[in-house]
Amino acid sequence: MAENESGKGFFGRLFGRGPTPDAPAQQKPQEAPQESPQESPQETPQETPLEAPQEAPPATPQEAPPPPAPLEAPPPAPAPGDAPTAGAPGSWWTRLKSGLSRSSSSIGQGVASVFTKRKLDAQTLEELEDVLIRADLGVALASRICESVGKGRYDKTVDPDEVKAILASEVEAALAPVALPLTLDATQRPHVILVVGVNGSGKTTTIGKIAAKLTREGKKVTLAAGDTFRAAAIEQLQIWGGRIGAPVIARAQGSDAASLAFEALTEARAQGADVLLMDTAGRLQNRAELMAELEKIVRVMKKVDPQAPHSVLLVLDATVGQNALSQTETFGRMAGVTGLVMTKLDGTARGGILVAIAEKHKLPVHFIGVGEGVDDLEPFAARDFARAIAGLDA
Ligand SMILES: Nc1nc2c(ncn2[C@@H]2O[C@H](COP(=O)(O)OP(=O)(O)OP(=O)(O)O)[C@@H](O)[C@H]2O)c(=O)[nH]1
Ligand SMILES: [Mg+2]
Repeated sequence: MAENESGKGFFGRLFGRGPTPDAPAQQKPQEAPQESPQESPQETPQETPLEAPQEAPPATPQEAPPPPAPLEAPPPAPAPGDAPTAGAPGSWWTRLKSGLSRSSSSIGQGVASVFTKRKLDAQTLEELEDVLIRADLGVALASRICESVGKGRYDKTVDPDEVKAILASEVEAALAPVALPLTLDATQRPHVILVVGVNGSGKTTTIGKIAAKLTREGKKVTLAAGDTFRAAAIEQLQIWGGRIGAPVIARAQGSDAASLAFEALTEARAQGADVLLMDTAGRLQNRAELMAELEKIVRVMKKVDPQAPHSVLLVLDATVGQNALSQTETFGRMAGVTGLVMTKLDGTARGGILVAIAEKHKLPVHFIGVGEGVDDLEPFAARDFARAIAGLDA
């Protein structure tokens, strides 16, 4: 990955099977709890009561969530090593294409079945629109694509590849404005990245993958095990830390998450870390008390550094489909989400949901994940995604 010249920038893109709207965690790893934590963190982090999580959540905090931090730099040109070399086995492009193959083959088959041995008319366009909506691309984009396909082609036969090319170019246009790298502010030490999302969306794994990238770039990375509710969650992060060689700040299971956030930031700062990646327990966006806890974590960090967290990443599981829209809305409002990571694009035929989210929420998409491996997460690039989902070559 390239870093930009100011030393601030870094990566830019990435993305499987997920939870249903009602049970966002079926595909959770062994340890994953399906339920969110009940306790709420304490109010006064300076005293850092560590052991006992509190019973009742405080009243909904008054402070507004931090505004999304604007990203500073345009996407850096990918380093040669990072550029997806089309077709090379093991390259990101190959993994992306194969990761999005469920989506692209579903769209490809749909398009072929609409246009094979038929001329374009209102009926075929309507069927095409259905195919695109079923891929979760969103109604607005589906109708834009149909409009483009319809132009000058009435009563003519249409090559499905032409339709795919139009689809790719419309998807790329929709995604280009949100395909922004996650930039690090080098003046912030550490630059704090808070990672949030529903149960099982891929938060901890994504932290490990991002930390591995940063470490490879020479950054000094510290991890904070903010999911204090499950021993297995703490362990999971410790395993990642051990693998990467990054220190993990953890407290006993059941410790107060906001207190941990406070301490972790203080400690990471003392250690001179460049980046602090903070994990959080999964929580459903409709659980008000858990969302309030997230606000509290943010508030408490600000006591150490008023600008922290500098980035708040919402990790979305592509397989949840439309529910990802509501997750983005609620987490965005309550936790000041500054950017998105979409995981598990390899596990769904409806990867178009990313486009629908981009169109609706206009939040930067930093990474997508297409597998469980450490290299299955990459900075998000609109063109690559668009061509892969359309089933075209790089
Ligand atoms: N196929 C696929 N699996 C993924 C991807 N990202 C994460 N996973 C898997 O999804 C499961 C859940 O990942 P975690 O990182 O534990 O999710 P989490 O959000 O931390 O879960 P909680 O802490 O319980 O809320 C694990 O089995 C991961 O390996 C991806 O891009 N593709
Ligand atoms: Mg986790």
